[in-house]
Amino acid sequence: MAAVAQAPQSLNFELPEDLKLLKSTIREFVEKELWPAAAQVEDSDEIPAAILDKMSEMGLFGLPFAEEYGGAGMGELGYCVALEELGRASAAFSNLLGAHCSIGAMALHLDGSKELKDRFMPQLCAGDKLACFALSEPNAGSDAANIQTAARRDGDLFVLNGVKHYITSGDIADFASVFAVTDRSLGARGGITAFWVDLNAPGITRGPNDKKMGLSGSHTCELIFQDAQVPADRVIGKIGAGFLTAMKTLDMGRLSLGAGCVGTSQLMLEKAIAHAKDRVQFGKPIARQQAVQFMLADMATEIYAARNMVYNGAWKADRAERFTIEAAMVKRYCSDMAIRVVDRALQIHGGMGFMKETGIERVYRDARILAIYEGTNEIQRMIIAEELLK
Ligand code: COS
Repeated sequence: MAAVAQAPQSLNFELPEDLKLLKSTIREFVEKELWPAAAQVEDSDEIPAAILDKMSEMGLFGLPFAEEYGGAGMGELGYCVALEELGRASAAFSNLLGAHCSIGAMALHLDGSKELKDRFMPQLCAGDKLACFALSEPNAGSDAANIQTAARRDGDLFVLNGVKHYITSGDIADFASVFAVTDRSLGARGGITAFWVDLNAPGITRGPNDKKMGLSGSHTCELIFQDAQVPADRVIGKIGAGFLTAMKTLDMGRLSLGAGCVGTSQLMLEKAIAHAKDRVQFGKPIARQQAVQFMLADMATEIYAARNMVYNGAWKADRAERFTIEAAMVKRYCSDMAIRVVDRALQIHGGMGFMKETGIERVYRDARILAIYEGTNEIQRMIIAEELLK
């Protein structure tokens, strides 16, 4: 008889122990404090200060960042695991964290000088100061290279003029990574520069908070720059390299957005299963109806695919490989998936799903933006195709 072949080296899909611990800690925090606060956040349109303090205490604002700058050193995978769990809470929390970690402070962490990072990252990681990301403008959303905000050099300063809009956390952030044109003739390739801007400096005003379809507790507003002076040593990276910084940062943002989608969808699946087992119609639980079973099966299958995409993308990001195509695929797939999953969860709940008390209608409204922000899903398809055809 032939000898049994040695098992080939297998891939290890298990999370390391520290990330398992992180996951369970955040799950507990969400279940005990964040999910119960959802209705209050929705009604007051504010995150309670005590919860913000707890998030800081837990080190959430520094999760993905290097320990040398005061971060938790959890990398992109650890950050995605955390955001997956936070996706089970009101979207206000993951938006706040996302605006800060995924993109606002991330631009500085990715491309800022050591001096800038030494100076600002510790306070950002501690949650003492909040960051946001200011790229979008009224006439430059998908076409990000077309921004009009201008930065004119004046000795040791840059003078910024222009308007950024739909800036998440723009009302409360202390700092922003701001993208502005320094040489219009060069466009995206050399003409845009990233700045680390103190939003409390003279010449900067914040518009009123936008009235939105959902995402109560997470605010967006305009940031208006009128001869705002930014010291030249606050340039993030090289002058003219800002568009690249923006795109690399958005790769991170798109990946971690997918992680939140997975968590939200998982919660919706669990709620749908519980309801389907409990709700009796035609003399048996609706979970025994094939129409409901097929919805549950599709939800679970898509979540499984999405989670694996996110983890794989994060693994690649942590290896410092370019993951633009993965980030775009994750963002496109996971956001559409979450919208489908919450829609089915609501359908399974029937009329009850439409009522405020289940919290599902809130998740349904909050989910719609997922296919739009951080680059629309049409832009993600363009990026994927562009990468494929290179
Ligand atoms: N990593 C590294 N380099 C990148 C990159 C990335 N993720 N994305 C683009 N680049 C480079 C390109 O390779 C190109 O350089 P080369 O010509 O030297 O190769 C340069 O940056 C310009 O890129 P591109 O030609 O793709 O620019 P476009 O003007 O066509 O715009 C899109 C690209 C549409 C992808 C960009 O404008 C975009 O992401 N738009 C959506 C913006 C968005 O997500 N907004 C959300 C709000 S902010 S939260």
